[in-house]
Amino acid sequence: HNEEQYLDLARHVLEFGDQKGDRTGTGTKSVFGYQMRFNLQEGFPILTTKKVAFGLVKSELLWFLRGDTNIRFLLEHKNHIWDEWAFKKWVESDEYTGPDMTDFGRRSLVDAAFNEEYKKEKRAFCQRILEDDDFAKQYGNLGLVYGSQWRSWQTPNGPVDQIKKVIEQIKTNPDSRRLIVTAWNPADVDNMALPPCHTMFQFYVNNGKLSCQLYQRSADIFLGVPFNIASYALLTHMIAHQCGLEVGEFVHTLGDAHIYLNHLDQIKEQLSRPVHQAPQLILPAEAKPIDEYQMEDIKLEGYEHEDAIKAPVAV
Ligand code: DHF
Ligand code: TMP
Repeated sequence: HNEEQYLDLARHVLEFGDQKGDRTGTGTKSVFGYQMRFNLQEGFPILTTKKVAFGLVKSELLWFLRGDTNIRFLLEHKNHIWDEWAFKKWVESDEYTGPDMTDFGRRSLVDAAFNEEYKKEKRAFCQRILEDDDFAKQYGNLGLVYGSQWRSWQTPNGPVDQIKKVIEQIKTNPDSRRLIVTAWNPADVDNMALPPCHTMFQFYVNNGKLSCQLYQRSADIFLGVPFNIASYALLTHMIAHQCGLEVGEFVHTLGDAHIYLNHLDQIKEQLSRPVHQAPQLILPAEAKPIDEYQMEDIKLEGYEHEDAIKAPVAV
């Protein structure tokens, strides 16, 4: 079963991971280098041992594919997974005059009064992004993140649309060993809210099937990875559909694969749960241009799952 790939990863890191400090000060159990393989013919690999919010996975991927880097689109789809990183830029700016939000990620976990103030500030921030065009332009933009690197990598000779190019290459030159999209731009990493975690991916065509391998430099096993698996599985289906191919495998290669110390109870709870049958992904019969898919075009059929499990995200 595909899901065992993920559950094995979690068990492996619990058992063999070294305790390791990290940028956020949370602390992790970590291993370096790990690979999972998901056969996309065996159903869609969204986890069933906890509810994964597929609507958020969809709107995030559509956002990348539009080449968008502004969280306004996400907020319009009630998707708040990137709020903290935009909010951080706002509260660290000269224009911000509200209550002190220094180190809000950690303080909101340990100080209930602060947490209320933080939630209020963040709600007001999101509202302003939705309502105020100029504010959104400046503070909703996360900078040169995935959407811009995928669709308009800047060069002295103009932008490169890596997604359009790779689709063309898959169609016209499927045996190519250069079917690569990279989000890791060394010239930009120092100016980014969060340097890309899913750094580069490669496609592979064999026997009429499209496979995809992702190199993820840093992997938050409890919160990020379930999203990343679903997102790249969906991307592989969408690109295969564009190219008239079936889906093959999603190969997920991890660099620093870690479980945050404040996710240990949650992951153990998840490991104790039953696995359900994988759902099926339904795309429109007729493929659309890759940046024109709408939320309603993408459906999961038969997604049976255990309950969601809450956990704090390390900022
Ligand atoms: N930072 C860290 N430390 N871990 C991440 O996984 C991460 N992911 C980012 C940006 N920065 C990150 C972008 N993706 C959630 C999932 C994915 C994601 C960011 C956040 C998340 O919090 N998921 C929760 C709740 C989702 C909701 O309902 O709003 C979950 O239970 O899946
Ligand atoms: P880092 O930049 O210090 O590696 O922190 C990034 C954290 O976010 C790290 O825990 C990995 C996690 N992450 C994912 O697991 N998947 C994602 O898609 C993103 C954006 C982040």
